Amino acid sequence: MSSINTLIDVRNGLQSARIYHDRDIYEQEMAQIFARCWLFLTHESAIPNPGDFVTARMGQDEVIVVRQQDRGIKAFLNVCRHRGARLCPVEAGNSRGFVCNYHGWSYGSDGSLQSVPFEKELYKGRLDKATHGLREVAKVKSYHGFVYGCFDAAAPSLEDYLGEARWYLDIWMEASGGVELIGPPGRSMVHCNWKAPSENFVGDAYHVGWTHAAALKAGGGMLAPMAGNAGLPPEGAGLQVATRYGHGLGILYDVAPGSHDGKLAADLLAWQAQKRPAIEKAVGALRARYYGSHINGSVFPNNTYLWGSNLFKVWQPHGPDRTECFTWAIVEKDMPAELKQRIANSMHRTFGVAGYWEADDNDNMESESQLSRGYVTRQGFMNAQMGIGGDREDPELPGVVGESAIGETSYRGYFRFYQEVMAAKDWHDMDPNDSQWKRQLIEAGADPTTVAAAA
Ligand code: UNU
Ligand code: FES
Ligand code: FE
Repeated sequence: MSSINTLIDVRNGLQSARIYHDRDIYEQEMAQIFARCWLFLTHESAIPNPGDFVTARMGQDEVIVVRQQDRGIKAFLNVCRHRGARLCPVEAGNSRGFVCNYHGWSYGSDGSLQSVPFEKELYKGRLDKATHGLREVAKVKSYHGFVYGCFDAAAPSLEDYLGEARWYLDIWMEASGGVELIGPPGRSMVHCNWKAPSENFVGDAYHVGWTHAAALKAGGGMLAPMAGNAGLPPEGAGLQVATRYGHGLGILYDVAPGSHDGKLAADLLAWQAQKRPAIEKAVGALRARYYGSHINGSVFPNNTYLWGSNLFKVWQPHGPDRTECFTWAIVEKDMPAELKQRIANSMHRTFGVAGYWEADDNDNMESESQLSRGYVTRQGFMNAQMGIGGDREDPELPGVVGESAIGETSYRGYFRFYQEVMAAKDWHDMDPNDSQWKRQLIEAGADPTTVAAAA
């Protein structure tokens, strides 16, 4: 198999087409990324009471996420310890425990194996129930209500993993007064590699005016001036950011009800105007401006959001060219119930299973992934060089920031870490204080002639 260092060229902003279809690389991703990184599971608001549970995916592993009696949250493989049948067949509910459909082994909400049919008669005291509880996810942690799980006990804490990205996430997750997700999530299968949408949301404001031209014209909304590439956001109209561990985001200032239209967009503007002064007081003018801005981003590896279009997604791999998309609406906790519902309806109309923005994107995600299988095509590279050489540190802003509103800084940050985590033996190999990663991004493309030649 090709070494990861020949697949990602950080200096020149290139990614091999092989990473979008290759089965061996995919298997390596399951081991190196999905078994080691923090993965989004659910929101606390979906499981408020003891016994509440949802099922979720962590790569190709399926898990049950359960609110415990002590109000903590645990997650377990949704797999019976007897013959491996699926334990919980439904997406959500409240229960004292789980009974396997195959032979009837039953488990408590804490994962312990509680009873086995005819245990005395058939196992004759030889089954050690204490060691046959459900396999537990090593770490489960909530960040402002967003619950993530991690299979690797040696991983950094969720707070450290999110790192500098928190400075930006906190604006909408905390300073807004708190947000919640409206579920159950929409679910759909896309015939693409899981990285195609994850990388798109990490840093692609470039495609919006073109891919979504018809949607922007039909729907209106504050992003509409970009329709058909009729207008480019002026210099200073936005910000691109890459942070440690592959996270990244892009901000388009002051266009927060991005994909919503008509009366809802107007009502949201009024809602924000009324809340902004308090947020400004709490976090200062610079960060308060992000509250009314459109923010796209991904938490590495596969968790995506559009604050301002109110969507929150995970892209769960089912194979190199099959990805299951889960879509929730993000709303502010203090919004009236009726406004929350209108936002959720509008979000699903645009970015849901059959959303008219979503369909635009899926076409690109699928063609980029499927075509990468071509024998000759796979020998080529994807180009994420826009703005390379212009990335820098900023005294006021955490992370590495790009030179303009539209560019591919966050793609480069995403794939720089992708390369690091794919090559790393374990988490000790990935120094949390490593200032190396910023230098690598900033120095990339220092020599424009090399970059052009590499492409
Ligand atoms: O879909 C996106 N990645 C996006 C949408 C980015 C910026 C604005 C709107
Ligand atoms: Fe970007 Fe073709 S123009 S993929
Ligand atoms: Fe899009």
